[in-house]
Amino acid sequence: MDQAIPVTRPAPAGWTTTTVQALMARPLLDLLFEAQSTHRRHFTANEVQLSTLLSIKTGGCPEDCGYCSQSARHAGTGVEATRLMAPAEVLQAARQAKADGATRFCMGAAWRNPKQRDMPALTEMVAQVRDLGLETCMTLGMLDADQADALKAAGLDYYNHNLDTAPDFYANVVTSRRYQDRLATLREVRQAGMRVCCGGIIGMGESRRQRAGLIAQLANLDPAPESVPINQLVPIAGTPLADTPALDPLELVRTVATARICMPDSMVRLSAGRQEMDDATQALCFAAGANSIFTGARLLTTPNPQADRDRDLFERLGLRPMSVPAR
Ligand code: SAM
Ligand code: DTB
Ligand code: SF4
Repeated sequence: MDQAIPVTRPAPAGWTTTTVQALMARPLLDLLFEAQSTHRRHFTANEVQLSTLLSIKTGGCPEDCGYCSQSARHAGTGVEATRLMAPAEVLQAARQAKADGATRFCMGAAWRNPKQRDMPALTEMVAQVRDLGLETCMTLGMLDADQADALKAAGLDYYNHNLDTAPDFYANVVTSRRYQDRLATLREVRQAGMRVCCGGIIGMGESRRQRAGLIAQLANLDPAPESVPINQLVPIAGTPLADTPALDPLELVRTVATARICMPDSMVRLSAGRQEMDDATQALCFAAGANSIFTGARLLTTPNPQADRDRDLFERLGLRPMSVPAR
């Protein structure tokens, strides 16, 4: 009986890796029960927010992120570098995403950071997509204060910038940019008044303690990110992480549940990796409090479940798409 009683939690800013790890290690059904109870106190049950991704500038990236198909340092991933798309083309893709039921449109670029010469096109894209009535999100790498202000002024609702993993595993994955650099960009995004989308990747060979370390970092951001993408590594041939052994799906479920409990007001997005996941694993992730997904046949460079598979899954689970929040 006592196991069904929620654990006493420290104040939002007080998570440590050890307290998060203890939560993550609870019997799975206790963890799921608490995560779903937390979810129902903060969100409408059975509703899932739909976001669609578009790669507005693909490949040729100078960074060395070990998981990424788009790094110029990993020869042989088969990804060809493109130029930044024209705003009109982006708008067309956003219209399609809206027609397919997405309420948020996320535009991603394979950059270390945007160049000044790109800013006029980027701000035009934001303004036009927003005019369609979609929420706007961009992920462009590191931002300085002026760039963050310009994107906010154009109407950007969210900026995605991930911490990716725990500080003590980070150097195994990325060396061209420091953890501190990521935190600095997140501060600029907040300072400019935008909402923060920040999460990470699991299944890169990190330990459970390191997954807990990532959640502690995210939950201790003050305030916590409004949106928390949990990506499962999509192993890509030609990258240093291509042969990483697959993660136990129940570790993904534990990570999602822990994120939900530690960040009760945040949207927790079951992000990359759904194509490789079976339906029962996805169902457990929703039970664990995931309430956002990417829809559309592609993520940035890798496949995502087709619309009919997601429609079928939603029907079988009794899930409904969330409507766009009022501005
Ligand atoms: N270049 C920008 C940056 O890294 O800040 C934005 C685009 S980047 C592709 C966005 C995020 O996608 C990364 O931070 C990482 O968390 C996720 N990602 C990239 N490749 C992935 C993969 N193979 N599997 C899972 N997640 C991945
Ligand atoms: C995030 O956390 N996941 C998305 C989004 N932010 C930009 C990207 C997933 C990329 C998966 C690998 C690919 O398609 O290249
Ligand atoms: Fe570049 Fe982003 Fe890929 Fe890293 S994750 S290599 S910064 S596109």
